[in-house]
Amino acid sequence: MRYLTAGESHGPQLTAIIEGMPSNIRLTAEHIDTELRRRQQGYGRGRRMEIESDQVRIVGGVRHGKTTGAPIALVVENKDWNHWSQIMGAEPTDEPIKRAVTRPRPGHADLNGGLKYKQTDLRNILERSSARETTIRVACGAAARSLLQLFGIHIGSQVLRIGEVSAKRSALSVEELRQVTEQSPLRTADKDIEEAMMRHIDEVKAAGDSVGGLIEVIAEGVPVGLGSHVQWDRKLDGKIAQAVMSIQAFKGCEFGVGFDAARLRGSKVHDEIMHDSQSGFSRASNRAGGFEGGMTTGEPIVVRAVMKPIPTLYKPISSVDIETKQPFAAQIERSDSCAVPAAAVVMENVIAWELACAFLDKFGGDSYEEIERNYNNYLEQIRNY
Ligand code: EPS
Repeated sequence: MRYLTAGESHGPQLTAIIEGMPSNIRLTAEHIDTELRRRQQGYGRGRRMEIESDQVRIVGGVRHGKTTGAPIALVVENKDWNHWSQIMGAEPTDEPIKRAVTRPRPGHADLNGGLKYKQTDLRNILERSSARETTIRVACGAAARSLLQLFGIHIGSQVLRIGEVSAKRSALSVEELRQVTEQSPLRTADKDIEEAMMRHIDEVKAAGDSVGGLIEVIAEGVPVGLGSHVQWDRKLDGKIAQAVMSIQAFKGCEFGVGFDAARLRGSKVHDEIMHDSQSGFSRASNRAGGFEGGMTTGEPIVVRAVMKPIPTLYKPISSVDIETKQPFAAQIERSDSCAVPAAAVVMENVIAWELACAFLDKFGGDSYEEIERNYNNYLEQIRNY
């Protein structure tokens, strides 16, 4: 399965085509919209989220609530387009270009993109590098989730840190975790720390600054043996890391004990193997975060990732105008001061996509029924091993 997206932050719409989704999977706009709504929430978002109320239109590949096996086409309109149609229109124009950007923001794609694509208006870079694009990636991930849910695979997340304020990690099941985090404006399971996190975001914002954080995603119900050790580009933890690192502003990713493995002894890092005739093989712990040898172990997948502070700042930090070559201190642009809770939803959904792809690689078939047969056969093979 694969997908491509197109569309600019202030263009008319975001578009995606998903190719390879099997037939007879229940998929509705309502299901996708639930994920889109989750992504729009969270403390620290800016005024743009007051303009948008993201809703998907399914314009191909789904009939009466079920996939047909044809490519699925998705559209999410940008409401803000009404204010930008002259500036962002596709038609040639003789009018002077309004809101051209010649002042690259440190930490954004602006300067590198301008140099690489030979653009004198950096808007041509920032419009596409904007995290607005995560909207349509979440829509694709939501479609992948419809497939995963049929096989009992569920995904949740928790925010573990906002800047200087860290939360206690919850070990709840995905279902219980979701009940708690869906009520939290920070998407954290640690109620006691919410106030401090919000105060921190307010302080940082008042100082013209921005703040990042740490997010954990957990996937439960994943069978043993997705991904493979036999070839570098079939290792599923590697693919998930790539997907996570491709989210705007994400800077690092770890599984299970992760970076702590650098300091811990082997006996404190690896998971002991057990067996009983009723439930077969199992592990005494899940320090590996659900992966060994690039394959799933059958334990929950636990991935953590770091989001850097959003680089659009009110506080002056130095840059150089690409036209005048003169230094200037950061220009004022509308922005979010913290998008970590929203990014947790994006992370869940890009991981959902990778899991669905790996699931189809392993149990591939053209219809839900064919995949289900393959899956059940495999489960029997595992039981009889
Ligand atoms: C973003 C800047 C802001 C964010 C945007 C990402 O948009 P604007 O420039 O229109 O104020 O709100 O995020 C979204 C629109 C979204 O849907 O998440 C940026 O520069 O990356």
